[in-house]
Amino acid sequence: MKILLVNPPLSLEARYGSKMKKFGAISEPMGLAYIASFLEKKGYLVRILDAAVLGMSLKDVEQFLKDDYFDIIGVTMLTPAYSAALNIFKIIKKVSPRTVTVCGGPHPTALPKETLEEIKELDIVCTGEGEHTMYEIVEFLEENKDFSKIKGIAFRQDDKIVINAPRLYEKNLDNFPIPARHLLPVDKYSLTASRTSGGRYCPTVIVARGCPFRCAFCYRIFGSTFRHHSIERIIEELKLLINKYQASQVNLEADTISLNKKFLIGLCDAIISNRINKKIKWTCESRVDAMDEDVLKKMKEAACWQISYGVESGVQRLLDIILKGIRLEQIERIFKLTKKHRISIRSFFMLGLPTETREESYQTIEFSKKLNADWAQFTLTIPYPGTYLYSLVKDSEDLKNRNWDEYNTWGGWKGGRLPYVTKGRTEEELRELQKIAFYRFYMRPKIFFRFLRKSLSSFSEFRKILSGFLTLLTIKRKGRSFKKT
Ligand code: B12
Ligand code: SF4
Repeated sequence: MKILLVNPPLSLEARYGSKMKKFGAISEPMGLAYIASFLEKKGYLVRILDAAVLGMSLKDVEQFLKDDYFDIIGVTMLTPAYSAALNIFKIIKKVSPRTVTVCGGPHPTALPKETLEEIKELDIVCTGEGEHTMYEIVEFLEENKDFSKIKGIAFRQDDKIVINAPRLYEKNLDNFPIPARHLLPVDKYSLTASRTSGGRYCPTVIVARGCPFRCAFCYRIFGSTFRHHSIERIIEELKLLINKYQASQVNLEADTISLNKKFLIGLCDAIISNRINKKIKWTCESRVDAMDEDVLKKMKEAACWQISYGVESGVQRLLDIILKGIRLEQIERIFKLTKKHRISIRSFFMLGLPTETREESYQTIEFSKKLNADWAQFTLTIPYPGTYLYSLVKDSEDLKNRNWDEYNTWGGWKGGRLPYVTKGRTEEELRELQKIAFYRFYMRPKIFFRFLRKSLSSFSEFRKILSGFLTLLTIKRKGRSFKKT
Protein backbone atom coordinates (compact mmCIF):
# COMPACT_ATOMS: atom_id res chain seq x y z
CA MET A 1 0.00 0.00 0.00
CA LYS A 2 1.64 3.27 -1.11
CA ILE A 3 0.63 6.32 0.87
CA LEU A 4 1.22 9.99 0.15
CA LEU A 5 0.39 12.93 2.41
CA VAL A 6 0.16 16.37 0.82
CA ASN A 7 0.33 19.93 2.11
CA PRO A 8 -1.39 21.87 -0.71
CA PRO A 9 0.53 24.62 -2.51
CA LEU A 10 -0.48 27.94 -1.01
CA SER A 11 2.18 30.56 -1.52
CA LEU A 12 3.35 33.09 1.06
CA GLU A 13 2.14 35.80 -1.31
CA ALA A 14 -1.36 34.32 -1.37
CA ARG A 15 -1.34 34.26 2.43
CA TYR A 16 0.27 37.56 3.35
CA GLY A 17 0.24 39.69 0.19
CA SER A 18 3.25 40.86 -1.80
CA LYS A 19 4.57 43.33 0.78
CA MET A 20 4.34 41.08 3.83
CA LYS A 21 5.26 37.76 2.25
CA LYS A 22 8.90 38.01 3.25
CA PHE A 23 7.89 38.16 6.91
CA GLY A 24 5.44 35.24 6.80
CA ALA A 25 5.91 31.90 8.51
CA ILE A 26 6.18 28.69 6.62
CA SER A 27 6.37 25.96 9.19
CA GLU A 28 6.31 22.18 9.06
CA PRO A 29 2.91 20.51 8.51
CA MET A 30 3.07 18.85 11.91
CA GLY A 31 -0.25 17.05 11.47
CA LEU A 32 1.07 15.22 8.40
CA ALA A 33 4.38 14.48 10.13
CA TYR A 34 2.52 12.95 13.10
CA ILE A 35 0.29 10.81 10.85
CA ALA A 36 3.32 9.69 8.81
CA SER A 37 5.33 8.54 11.83
CA PHE A 38 2.29 6.69 13.22
CA LEU A 39 1.83 4.86 9.89
CA GLU A 40 5.56 4.12 9.71
CA LYS A 41 5.38 2.61 13.19
CA LYS A 42 2.61 0.34 11.88
CA GLY A 43 4.92 -0.76 9.08
CA TYR A 44 3.75 1.35 6.15
CA LEU A 45 5.86 3.27 3.67
CA VAL A 46 4.79 6.89 3.56
CA ARG A 47 5.89 10.00 1.70
CA ILE A 48 5.03 13.62 2.42
CA LEU A 49 4.82 16.19 -0.35
CA ASP A 50 4.90 19.68 1.12
CA ALA A 51 3.98 21.47 -2.09
CA ALA A 52 3.67 24.77 -0.20
CA VAL A 53 7.22 24.99 1.10
CA LEU A 54 8.64 23.60 -2.14
CA GLY A 55 6.85 26.38 -4.04
CA MET A 56 5.32 23.84 -6.43
CA SER A 57 2.78 24.80 -9.07
CA LEU A 58 -0.19 22.59 -9.87
CA LYS A 59 1.66 21.45 -12.99
CA ASP A 60 4.60 20.36 -10.79
CA VAL A 61 2.25 18.40 -8.54
CA GLU A 62 0.64 16.78 -11.58
CA GLN A 63 4.04 15.71 -12.86
CA PHE A 64 4.96 14.36 -9.42
CA LEU A 65 1.79 12.24 -9.42
CA LYS A 66 2.40 11.01 -12.96
CA ASP A 67 5.87 9.83 -11.96
CA ASP A 68 4.65 7.65 -9.10
CA TYR A 69 1.46 5.75 -8.21
CA PHE A 70 -0.12 5.99 -4.74
CA ASP A 71 -3.01 3.87 -3.45
CA ILE A 72 -4.13 6.51 -1.01
CA ILE A 73 -3.44 10.23 -0.82
CA GLY A 74 -4.29 12.37 2.19
CA VAL A 75 -4.38 16.16 1.98
CA THR A 76 -4.43 18.60 4.89
CA MET A 77 -6.69 21.65 4.70
CA LEU A 78 -6.95 24.92 6.61
CA THR A 79 -9.88 27.08 5.50
CA PRO A 80 -7.93 29.53 3.26
CA ALA A 81 -6.21 26.58 1.57
CA TYR A 82 -9.59 25.36 0.29
CA SER A 83 -9.02 25.92 -3.45
CA ALA A 84 -5.41 24.83 -3.23
CA ALA A 85 -6.59 21.50 -1.75
CA LEU A 86 -9.53 21.20 -4.15
CA ASN A 87 -7.18 21.54 -7.12
CA ILE A 88 -5.00 18.76 -5.72
CA PHE A 89 -7.98 16.41 -5.50
CA LYS A 90 -8.93 17.21 -9.10
CA ILE A 91 -5.41 16.44 -10.29
CA ILE A 92 -5.24 13.20 -8.31
CA LYS A 93 -8.42 11.84 -9.84
CA LYS A 94 -7.37 13.00 -13.32
CA VAL A 95 -3.97 11.35 -13.14
CA SER A 96 -4.95 8.33 -11.10
CA PRO A 97 -8.71 7.71 -10.78
CA ARG A 98 -8.25 4.57 -8.62
CA THR A 99 -6.36 6.41 -5.86
CA VAL A 100 -8.43 6.89 -2.70
CA THR A 101 -8.49 10.52 -1.55
CA VAL A 102 -8.72 11.62 2.09
CA CYS A 103 -8.89 15.13 3.52
CA GLY A 104 -8.25 16.18 7.13
CA GLY A 105 -7.51 19.29 9.19
CA PRO A 106 -9.62 22.08 10.71
CA HIS A 107 -11.78 22.97 7.70
CA PRO A 108 -13.12 19.52 6.75
CA THR A 109 -13.43 18.70 10.47
CA ALA A 110 -15.76 21.68 10.93
CA LEU A 111 -17.66 21.12 7.66
CA PRO A 112 -17.38 17.42 6.69
CA LYS A 113 -20.65 17.17 4.79
CA GLU A 114 -20.21 20.40 2.85
CA THR A 115 -16.62 19.55 1.96
CA LEU A 116 -17.64 16.18 0.51
CA GLU A 117 -20.62 17.72 -1.27
CA GLU A 118 -18.51 20.42 -2.85
CA ILE A 119 -15.41 18.39 -3.75
CA LYS A 120 -16.58 15.54 -5.94
CA GLU A 121 -13.04 14.15 -6.25
CA LEU A 122 -12.78 13.63 -2.49
CA ASP A 123 -13.68 10.18 -1.12
CA ILE A 124 -13.24 10.45 2.66
CA VAL A 125 -13.07 13.23 5.24
CA CYS A 126 -11.22 12.59 8.49
CA THR A 127 -12.59 14.66 11.35
CA GLY A 128 -10.45 15.60 14.35
CA GLU A 129 -7.23 13.86 15.34
CA GLY A 130 -5.96 11.91 12.35
CA GLU A 131 -3.37 9.33 13.44
CA HIS A 132 -5.63 6.40 14.39
CA THR A 133 -8.23 7.29 11.77
CA MET A 134 -5.80 7.37 8.85
CA TYR A 135 -4.28 4.09 9.99
CA GLU A 136 -7.71 2.47 10.12
CA ILE A 137 -8.62 3.82 6.68
CA VAL A 138 -5.44 2.30 5.24
CA GLU A 139 -6.06 -1.01 7.03
CA PHE A 140 -9.68 -1.18 5.92
CA LEU A 141 -8.69 -0.44 2.33
CA GLU A 142 -6.15 -3.22 2.38
CA GLU A 143 -8.68 -5.68 3.70
CA ASN A 144 -11.48 -4.37 1.49
CA LYS A 145 -13.82 -3.77 4.43
CA ASP A 146 -16.56 -1.17 4.49
CA PHE A 147 -15.98 2.15 6.16
CA SER A 148 -19.02 2.27 8.36
CA LYS A 149 -17.04 1.09 11.40
CA ILE A 150 -14.29 3.69 11.34
CA LYS A 151 -14.87 6.43 13.87
CA GLY A 152 -14.11 10.02 12.87
CA ILE A 153 -14.79 9.85 9.16
CA ALA A 154 -17.38 11.02 6.66
CA PHE A 155 -17.62 9.27 3.30
CA ARG A 156 -19.81 8.62 0.27
CA GLN A 157 -22.14 5.66 0.11
CA ASP A 158 -24.06 5.52 -3.17
CA ASP A 159 -25.50 9.02 -3.49
CA LYS A 160 -25.44 9.77 0.20
CA ILE A 161 -22.87 11.20 2.55
CA VAL A 162 -22.47 9.21 5.74
CA ILE A 163 -21.00 10.79 8.87
CA ASN A 164 -19.74 8.21 11.35
CA ALA A 165 -19.54 8.69 15.12
CA PRO A 166 -16.69 10.95 16.21
CA ARG A 167 -13.41 9.48 17.40
CA LEU A 168 -12.36 10.12 20.97
CA TYR A 169 -9.06 11.93 21.41
CA GLU A 170 -5.97 9.88 22.24
CA LYS A 171 -5.43 10.13 25.98
CA ASN A 172 -1.75 9.25 25.92
CA LEU A 173 -0.07 11.46 23.31
CA ASP A 174 3.12 9.40 23.68
CA ASN A 175 1.33 6.66 21.73
CA PHE A 176 2.12 8.87 18.75
CA PRO A 177 5.80 8.59 17.83
CA ILE A 178 8.07 11.59 17.25
CA PRO A 179 6.81 13.30 14.06
CA ALA A 180 8.48 12.19 10.83
CA ARG A 181 10.69 15.20 10.11
CA HIS A 182 12.90 12.90 8.04
CA LEU A 183 10.16 13.05 5.37
CA LEU A 184 10.20 16.85 5.25
CA PRO A 185 12.61 19.30 3.58
CA VAL A 186 13.47 20.73 7.00
CA ASP A 187 15.97 23.32 5.80
CA LYS A 188 13.22 25.08 3.84
CA TYR A 189 11.04 26.06 6.82
CA SER A 190 11.15 29.39 8.60
CA LEU A 191 9.09 30.98 11.33
CA THR A 192 8.32 34.69 11.28
CA ALA A 193 11.14 37.14 11.92
CA SER A 194 9.46 38.01 15.20
CA ARG A 195 9.80 34.46 16.43
CA THR A 196 13.30 33.50 15.52
CA SER A 197 16.62 35.00 16.25
CA GLY A 198 19.06 34.30 13.50
CA GLY A 199 17.98 32.64 10.30
CA ARG A 200 18.54 28.99 11.38
CA TYR A 201 15.89 26.24 11.28
CA CYS A 202 13.52 26.64 14.20
CA PRO A 203 11.52 23.44 14.54
CA THR A 204 8.11 23.26 16.16
CA VAL A 205 7.70 20.72 18.94
CA ILE A 206 4.10 19.92 19.87
CA VAL A 207 4.09 19.52 23.64
CA ALA A 208 0.32 19.41 24.21
CA ARG A 209 -3.06 19.39 22.49
CA GLY A 210 -6.45 20.71 23.60
CA CYS A 211 -7.66 23.82 25.40
CA PRO A 212 -10.44 24.28 27.98
CA PHE A 213 -11.10 27.96 27.19
CA ARG A 214 -13.86 29.09 24.86
CA CYS A 215 -12.66 32.11 22.90
CA ALA A 216 -15.37 32.78 20.33
CA PHE A 217 -13.00 33.21 17.37
CA CYS A 218 -10.95 30.05 17.94
CA TYR A 219 -11.46 26.58 16.55
CA ARG A 220 -10.34 23.97 19.05
CA ILE A 221 -9.77 21.00 16.79
CA PHE A 222 -8.23 18.99 19.64
CA GLY A 223 -11.11 19.44 22.06
CA SER A 224 -11.27 20.98 25.49
CA THR A 225 -9.02 18.70 27.53
CA PHE A 226 -5.37 19.67 27.85
CA ARG A 227 -3.32 16.55 27.00
CA HIS A 228 0.45 16.74 27.05
CA HIS A 229 3.31 14.51 25.97
CA SER A 230 5.37 13.11 28.84
CA ILE A 231 8.35 15.21 29.85
CA GLU A 232 10.70 12.32 28.95
CA ARG A 233 9.29 12.17 25.45
CA ILE A 234 9.64 15.95 24.94
CA ILE A 235 13.25 15.79 26.16
CA GLU A 236 13.91 12.91 23.75
CA GLU A 237 12.54 15.00 20.86
CA LEU A 238 14.60 18.04 21.89
CA LYS A 239 17.77 15.93 22.05
CA LEU A 240 17.01 14.53 18.60
CA LEU A 241 16.57 18.05 17.23
CA ILE A 242 19.87 19.15 18.73
CA ASN A 243 21.85 16.10 17.63
CA LYS A 244 20.34 15.31 14.25
CA TYR A 245 19.22 18.75 13.04
CA GLN A 246 21.68 20.97 14.92
CA ALA A 247 18.72 23.01 16.14
CA SER A 248 19.60 25.91 18.41
CA GLN A 249 16.06 27.24 18.81
CA VAL A 250 12.63 25.61 18.96
CA ASN A 251 9.04 26.66 19.31
CA LEU A 252 7.25 24.63 21.98
CA GLU A 253 3.71 24.48 20.64
CA ALA A 254 0.65 24.15 22.83
CA ASP A 255 -2.41 26.35 22.81
CA THR A 256 -1.64 27.43 26.38
CA ILE A 257 1.58 25.89 27.57
CA SER A 258 1.31 27.10 31.16
CA LEU A 259 -2.18 25.71 31.73
CA ASN A 260 -0.79 22.85 33.81
CA LYS A 261 1.86 24.61 35.88
CA LYS A 262 3.20 21.43 37.45
CA PHE A 263 3.85 20.04 33.98
CA LEU A 264 5.53 23.22 32.74
CA ILE A 265 7.76 23.58 35.81
CA GLY A 266 8.66 19.88 35.50
CA LEU A 267 9.50 20.36 31.83
CA CYS A 268 11.67 23.40 32.61
CA ASP A 269 13.48 21.44 35.35
CA ALA A 270 14.14 18.58 32.94
CA ILE A 271 15.43 21.01 30.29
CA ILE A 272 17.80 22.46 32.90
CA SER A 273 18.98 19.13 34.37
CA ASN A 274 19.66 17.75 30.88
CA ARG A 275 21.59 20.97 30.10
CA ILE A 276 19.36 21.50 27.07
CA ASN A 277 19.03 25.14 28.10
CA LYS A 278 22.72 25.56 27.26
CA LYS A 279 22.15 24.35 23.70
CA ILE A 280 18.71 25.50 22.72
CA LYS A 281 16.50 28.50 23.40
CA TRP A 282 12.77 28.39 22.97
CA THR A 283 9.53 30.29 22.45
CA CYS A 284 5.93 29.41 23.29
CA GLU A 285 2.36 30.74 23.45
CA SER A 286 0.26 31.29 26.53
CA ARG A 287 -2.57 33.19 28.19
CA VAL A 288 -1.99 35.91 30.76
CA ASP A 289 -4.32 34.30 33.28
CA ALA A 290 -2.36 31.06 33.14
CA MET A 291 0.94 32.69 34.02
CA ASP A 292 2.60 33.73 37.27
CA GLU A 293 5.96 34.94 38.50
CA ASP A 294 7.30 31.55 39.68
CA VAL A 295 6.61 30.02 36.30
CA LEU A 296 8.16 32.96 34.43
CA LYS A 297 11.30 32.73 36.54
CA LYS A 298 11.65 29.03 35.86
CA MET A 299 10.95 29.47 32.14
CA LYS A 300 13.70 32.07 31.87
CA GLU A 301 16.13 29.76 33.63
CA ALA A 302 15.20 27.01 31.16
CA ALA A 303 16.09 29.33 28.21
CA CYS A 304 12.64 30.51 27.20
CA TRP A 305 13.36 33.80 25.42
CA GLN A 306 9.93 34.73 24.12
CA ILE A 307 6.24 34.25 24.98
CA SER A 308 3.36 35.07 22.63
CA TYR A 309 0.21 36.26 24.40
CA GLY A 310 -3.22 36.59 22.81
CA VAL A 311 -4.45 40.00 24.00
CA GLU A 312 -7.01 40.45 21.20
CA SER A 313 -8.46 43.81 22.28
CA GLY A 314 -7.78 46.86 24.41
CA VAL A 315 -11.48 47.17 25.20
CA GLN A 316 -12.93 45.15 28.06
CA ARG A 317 -16.41 45.15 26.52
CA LEU A 318 -15.03 43.41 23.43
CA LEU A 319 -12.94 40.93 25.42
CA ASP A 320 -16.15 39.94 27.19
CA ILE A 321 -18.08 39.60 23.93
CA ILE A 322 -15.50 37.21 22.48
CA LEU A 323 -15.48 35.21 25.75
CA LYS A 324 -11.75 35.75 26.21
CA GLY A 325 -12.12 35.50 29.97
CA ILE A 326 -9.31 37.91 30.83
CA ARG A 327 -9.17 41.46 32.16
CA LEU A 328 -7.12 44.37 30.88
CA GLU A 329 -5.45 44.75 34.30
CA GLN A 330 -4.30 41.12 34.17
CA ILE A 331 -2.74 41.71 30.78
CA GLU A 332 -0.83 44.76 31.98
CA ARG A 333 0.38 42.96 35.11
CA ILE A 334 1.64 39.86 33.32
CA PHE A 335 3.31 41.89 30.57
CA LYS A 336 5.24 43.80 33.25
CA LEU A 337 6.23 40.58 35.02
CA THR A 338 7.31 38.92 31.79
CA LYS A 339 9.52 41.88 31.01
CA LYS A 340 10.86 41.93 34.54
CA HIS A 341 12.22 38.44 33.83
CA ARG A 342 13.68 39.66 30.55
CA ILE A 343 11.51 37.46 28.36
CA SER A 344 10.58 39.04 25.06
CA ILE A 345 6.85 39.38 24.27
CA ARG A 346 4.86 38.93 21.09
CA SER A 347 1.31 40.21 21.40
CA PHE A 348 -1.65 39.33 19.18
CA PHE A 349 -4.52 41.73 18.55
CA MET A 350 -7.72 41.39 16.55
CA LEU A 351 -9.38 44.26 14.74
CA GLY A 352 -12.98 44.44 13.50
CA LEU A 353 -14.41 42.31 16.32
CA PRO A 354 -18.21 42.00 16.47
CA THR A 355 -19.77 45.40 17.31
CA GLU A 356 -16.32 47.07 17.50
CA THR A 357 -16.49 50.77 16.68
CA ARG A 358 -13.79 52.83 14.97
CA GLU A 359 -13.02 54.52 18.28
CA GLU A 360 -12.57 51.11 19.92
CA SER A 361 -10.23 49.92 17.17
CA TYR A 362 -8.01 52.88 18.01
CA GLN A 363 -8.26 52.08 21.72
CA THR A 364 -6.85 48.64 20.90
CA ILE A 365 -3.99 50.16 18.94
CA GLU A 366 -3.24 52.58 21.79
CA PHE A 367 -3.39 49.73 24.30
CA SER A 368 -0.85 47.77 22.24
CA LYS A 369 1.50 50.75 22.42
CA LYS A 370 0.97 51.14 26.14
CA LEU A 371 1.76 47.46 26.77
CA ASN A 372 4.96 47.97 24.86
CA ALA A 373 5.55 44.38 23.85
CA ASP A 374 8.54 43.72 21.61
CA TRP A 375 6.31 42.66 18.74
CA ALA A 376 2.65 43.15 17.96
CA GLN A 377 0.57 41.43 15.35
CA PHE A 378 -2.79 42.86 14.27
CA THR A 379 -5.13 40.58 12.36
CA LEU A 380 -8.62 41.12 11.02
CA THR A 381 -11.46 39.14 12.58
CA ILE A 382 -12.53 36.13 10.53
CA PRO A 383 -15.32 33.78 11.63
CA TYR A 384 -13.77 30.39 10.86
CA PRO A 385 -16.19 27.48 10.47
CA GLY A 386 -16.55 25.54 13.69
CA THR A 387 -16.08 28.59 15.92
CA TYR A 388 -18.76 30.13 18.13
CA LEU A 389 -18.30 33.34 16.18
CA TYR A 390 -19.15 31.55 12.94
CA SER A 391 -22.33 30.13 14.41
CA LEU A 392 -23.35 33.63 15.50
CA VAL A 393 -22.80 35.37 12.18
CA LYS A 394 -23.22 32.67 9.55
CA ASP A 395 -26.80 33.64 8.73
CA SER A 396 -26.35 37.39 9.17
CA GLU A 397 -25.58 39.94 6.52
CA ASP A 398 -22.28 40.74 8.27
CA LEU A 399 -20.92 37.55 6.69
CA LYS A 400 -20.20 38.73 3.18
CA ASN A 401 -19.25 35.48 1.50
CA ARG A 402 -18.30 31.84 1.83
CA ASN A 403 -15.40 32.08 -0.55
CA TRP A 404 -13.05 30.17 1.74
CA ASP A 405 -9.92 31.43 -0.03
CA GLU A 406 -10.71 34.87 1.41
CA TYR A 407 -10.83 33.56 5.00
CA ASN A 408 -7.48 35.01 5.77
CA THR A 409 -6.73 37.42 8.59
CA TRP A 410 -4.27 39.52 6.53
CA GLY A 411 -6.84 41.16 4.20
CA GLY A 412 -5.37 44.63 4.79
CA TRP A 413 -2.03 43.61 3.32
CA LYS A 414 -3.25 40.97 0.94
CA GLY A 415 -6.21 42.76 -0.62
CA GLY A 416 -9.22 40.77 -1.82
CA ARG A 417 -12.68 40.77 -0.23
CA LEU A 418 -13.18 40.55 3.52
CA PRO A 419 -15.61 37.78 4.39
CA TYR A 420 -16.73 39.47 7.59
CA VAL A 421 -17.43 43.12 8.37
CA THR A 422 -19.15 44.06 11.60
CA LYS A 423 -22.09 46.46 11.41
CA GLY A 424 -21.27 50.11 10.83
CA ARG A 425 -17.80 49.44 9.38
CA THR A 426 -16.65 49.04 5.80
CA GLU A 427 -14.22 46.65 4.14
CA GLU A 428 -12.01 49.50 3.00
CA GLU A 429 -11.84 50.99 6.48
CA LEU A 430 -10.88 47.68 8.11
CA ARG A 431 -8.24 46.92 5.52
CA GLU A 432 -6.70 50.35 6.04
CA LEU A 433 -6.93 49.93 9.80
CA GLN A 434 -4.76 46.81 9.75
CA LYS A 435 -1.94 48.73 8.10
CA ILE A 436 -2.40 51.72 10.37
CA ALA A 437 -2.13 49.48 13.41
CA PHE A 438 1.24 48.11 12.29
CA TYR A 439 2.41 51.58 11.35
CA ARG A 440 1.46 53.12 14.67
CA PHE A 441 2.95 50.33 16.73
CA TYR A 442 6.29 50.01 14.95
CA MET A 443 6.95 53.51 13.66
CA ARG A 444 7.97 54.91 17.03
CA PRO A 445 11.50 56.06 17.79
CA LYS A 446 11.83 53.82 20.84
CA ILE A 447 10.85 50.71 18.84
CA PHE A 448 13.17 51.68 16.00
CA PHE A 449 16.16 52.08 18.31
CA ARG A 450 15.32 48.94 20.25
CA PHE A 451 15.39 46.93 17.02
CA LEU A 452 18.49 48.68 15.80
CA ARG A 453 20.33 47.81 19.01
CA LYS A 454 19.22 44.17 18.84
CA SER A 455 20.13 43.72 15.21
CA LEU A 456 23.62 45.18 15.36
CA SER A 457 25.18 41.78 16.09
CA SER A 458 23.89 40.18 12.89
CA PHE A 459 23.80 41.63 9.39
CA SER A 460 20.95 39.34 8.26
CA GLU A 461 18.90 40.41 11.28
CA PHE A 462 19.64 44.05 10.51
CA ARG A 463 18.54 43.61 6.88
CA LYS A 464 15.31 41.92 7.94
CA ILE A 465 14.46 44.69 10.36
CA LEU A 466 15.35 47.47 7.98
CA SER A 467 13.18 45.87 5.34
CA GLY A 468 10.30 45.76 7.86
CA PHE A 469 10.56 49.49 8.52
CA LEU A 470 10.82 50.25 4.80
CA THR A 471 7.67 48.20 4.16
CA LEU A 472 5.81 50.24 6.76
CA LEU A 473 7.07 53.46 5.21
CA THR A 474 5.38 52.53 1.94
CA ILE A 475 1.96 52.78 3.57
CA LYS A 476 0.28 55.80 2.10
CA ARG A 477 -0.73 58.33 4.69
CA LYS A 478 -4.30 58.74 3.53
CA GLY A 479 -5.45 61.69 5.64
CA ARG A 480 -8.81 60.38 6.81
CA SER A 481 -7.57 56.94 7.74
CA PHE A 482 -4.99 58.22 10.15
CA LYS A 483 -7.50 60.22 12.10
CA LYS A 484 -9.10 58.60 15.08
CA THR A 485 -12.72 59.33 14.24
C1 B12 B 1 1.17 26.43 14.05
C2 B12 B 1 -0.10 27.00 13.44
C3 B12 B 1 0.03 27.76 12.30
C4 B12 B 1 1.35 27.91 11.58
C5 B12 B 1 1.60 26.71 10.69
C6 B12 B 1 0.38 26.10 10.05
C7 B12 B 1 0.64 24.72 9.46
N1 B12 B 1 1.61 24.55 8.64
O1 B12 B 1 -0.10 23.77 9.78
C8 B12 B 1 1.14 29.24 10.80
C9 B12 B 1 1.62 30.37 11.69
C10 B12 B 1 1.80 29.35 9.46
C11 B12 B 1 -0.38 29.26 10.73
C12 B12 B 1 -1.07 29.98 9.79
C13 B12 B 1 -2.46 30.04 9.74
N2 B12 B 1 -3.30 29.53 10.64
CO1 B12 B 1 -2.78 28.39 12.09
N3 B12 B 1 -2.43 27.31 13.56
C14 B12 B 1 -1.36 26.77 14.04
C15 B12 B 1 -1.67 25.96 15.30
C16 B12 B 1 -1.35 26.84 16.51
C17 B12 B 1 -0.98 24.62 15.42
C18 B12 B 1 -1.07 23.75 14.16
C19 B12 B 1 -0.43 22.43 14.42
O2 B12 B 1 0.70 22.19 14.09
N4 B12 B 1 -1.14 21.54 15.11
C20 B12 B 1 -0.65 20.24 15.51
C21 B12 B 1 -0.95 19.18 14.45
C22 B12 B 1 -0.55 17.82 15.02
O3 B12 B 1 -2.35 19.20 14.22
P1 B12 B 1 -3.04 19.43 12.81
O4 B12 B 1 -2.15 20.08 11.86
O5 B12 B 1 -4.37 20.03 13.04
O6 B12 B 1 -3.27 17.91 12.29
C23 B12 B 1 -4.07 16.97 12.96
C24 B12 B 1 -5.56 16.97 12.53
O7 B12 B 1 -6.01 18.20 12.06
C25 B12 B 1 -5.64 15.92 11.48
N5 B12 B 1 -5.24 16.22 10.11
C26 B12 B 1 -4.69 17.32 9.60
N6 B12 B 1 -4.44 17.15 8.28
C27 B12 B 1 -4.82 15.92 7.96
C28 B12 B 1 -4.78 15.23 6.74
C29 B12 B 1 -5.26 13.93 6.69
C30 B12 B 1 -5.19 13.19 5.41
C31 B12 B 1 -5.81 13.32 7.85
C32 B12 B 1 -6.32 11.93 7.81
C33 B12 B 1 -5.86 14.02 9.06
C34 B12 B 1 -5.35 15.30 9.11
O8 B12 B 1 -4.72 14.96 11.98
C35 B12 B 1 -3.55 15.62 12.48
C36 B12 B 1 -2.93 14.81 13.58
O9 B12 B 1 -3.82 14.58 14.62
C37 B12 B 1 -3.21 25.75 15.14
C38 B12 B 1 -3.98 25.57 16.44
C39 B12 B 1 -3.98 24.14 16.88
N7 B12 B 1 -3.98 23.92 18.13
O10 B12 B 1 -3.98 23.21 16.07
C40 B12 B 1 -3.63 26.98 14.35
C41 B12 B 1 -4.78 26.87 13.35
C42 B12 B 1 -4.62 25.59 12.57
N8 B12 B 1 -4.56 27.99 12.46
C43 B12 B 1 -5.62 28.56 12.09
C44 B12 B 1 -5.66 29.64 11.18
C45 B12 B 1 -6.99 30.36 11.06
C46 B12 B 1 -4.55 30.02 10.45
C47 B12 B 1 -4.53 31.05 9.32
C48 B12 B 1 -5.68 30.88 8.36
C49 B12 B 1 -4.50 32.46 9.91
C50 B12 B 1 -4.33 33.51 8.85
N9 B12 B 1 -3.17 33.99 8.72
O11 B12 B 1 -5.24 33.92 8.18
C51 B12 B 1 -3.16 30.75 8.65
C52 B12 B 1 -3.33 29.85 7.43
C53 B12 B 1 -2.04 29.36 6.85
C54 B12 B 1 -2.24 28.40 5.71
N10 B12 B 1 -1.30 27.54 5.49
O12 B12 B 1 -3.21 28.41 5.02
C55 B12 B 1 -6.85 27.90 12.69
C56 B12 B 1 -7.54 27.03 11.64
C57 B12 B 1 -8.97 27.41 11.35
C58 B12 B 1 -9.39 26.85 10.04
N11 B12 B 1 -10.67 26.60 9.94
O13 B12 B 1 -8.64 26.69 9.12
C59 B12 B 1 -6.24 27.12 13.89
C60 B12 B 1 -6.97 25.84 14.27
C61 B12 B 1 -6.20 28.14 15.08
C62 B12 B 1 -7.48 28.22 15.84
N12 B12 B 1 -7.45 27.73 17.05
O14 B12 B 1 -8.49 28.69 15.39
N13 B12 B 1 -0.94 28.47 11.68
S1 SF4 C 1 -7.55 31.32 21.65
FE1 SF4 C 1 -6.13 30.12 22.88
S2 SF4 C 1 -7.03 30.18 24.95
FE2 SF4 C 1 -8.66 30.79 23.55
S3 SF4 C 1 -9.76 28.88 23.12
FE3 SF4 C 1 -8.22 29.15 21.50
S4 SF4 C 1 -6.44 28.02 22.14
FE4 SF4 C 1 -7.77 28.30 23.94
